[in-house]
Amino acid sequence: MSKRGAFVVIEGLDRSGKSTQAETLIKRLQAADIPSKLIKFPDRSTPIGKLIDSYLRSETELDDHAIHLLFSANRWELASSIVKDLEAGTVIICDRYAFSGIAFSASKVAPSAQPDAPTTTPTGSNIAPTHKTPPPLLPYSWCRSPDVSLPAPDLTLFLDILPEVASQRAGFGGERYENQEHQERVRELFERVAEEVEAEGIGKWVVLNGGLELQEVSESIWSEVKEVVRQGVEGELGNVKRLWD
Ligand code: T5A
Ligand code: NA
Repeated sequence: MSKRGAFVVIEGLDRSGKSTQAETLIKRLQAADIPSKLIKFPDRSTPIGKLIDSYLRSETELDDHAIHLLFSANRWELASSIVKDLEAGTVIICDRYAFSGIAFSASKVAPSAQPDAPTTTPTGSNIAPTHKTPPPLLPYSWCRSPDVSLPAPDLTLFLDILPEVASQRAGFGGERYENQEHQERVRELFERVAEEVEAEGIGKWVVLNGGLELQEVSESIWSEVKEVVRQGVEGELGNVKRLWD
């Protein structure tokens, strides 16, 4: 079996510590002389990434379908270079990937669909809040489809954190989607994504407690990454797989 680099994705809610951990991890790989590269999505530096950045800062409005496709296109821009690097033996650390794409888009609901708002009957009497999840704006399967055939990660590390803990961290609330209600729906959607990843055998999905001290999180990440890097070096990973194929 041919040797190659491992493809590692770090996922989680906003402010769960992904970028902090990705930076620590890449330094550790480089200190160990393991060829490695850090990438992140959205990659805000490309022309498509600039449109995404402007949308996230609420400087522009875009149709929900259109922005979803742009997030996916932003990944496709790098897809062939990811495969090339992996085949050349480079470990790829990727800060968010297609799983964020599905979880964040499929959790969108119409702004008027407030789950807990009391509704009023035509006669004027109030109906008690139903606590029912409002219907999604974009169907789950539709959200998944543009990412079909992207290179599949060998390992996904999901930094799990409660939305109320994440919302206390620096910088929360500055961008679109950074509100607790949306993050709670995103967390549920990630659970569905994780089940599908496991059912379809798309690499390994590991849930780590992102609420722990920085160093504790780094150590649990390192023990998972060390093993998948070894598998790549020893030719145990096989060819790069494709998402949802
Ligand atoms: N999105 C993304 C989509 O809708 N579709 C897609 O396809 C994709 C790819 C921007 C938004 O885009 C959405 C999801 C997002 O809403 P982004 O650019 O990745 O995505 O967002 P960023 O703002 O860069 O990052 P996050 O908000 O997700 O934060 P991180 O990277 O998870 O957290 P980090 O490392 O910056 O840490 C946040 C703060 O917490 C502290 C850090 O020091 C920092 O202050 N911290 C900790 N504090 C205590 N204990 C720990 N263990 C800590 N770890 C970090
Ligand atoms: Na980040």
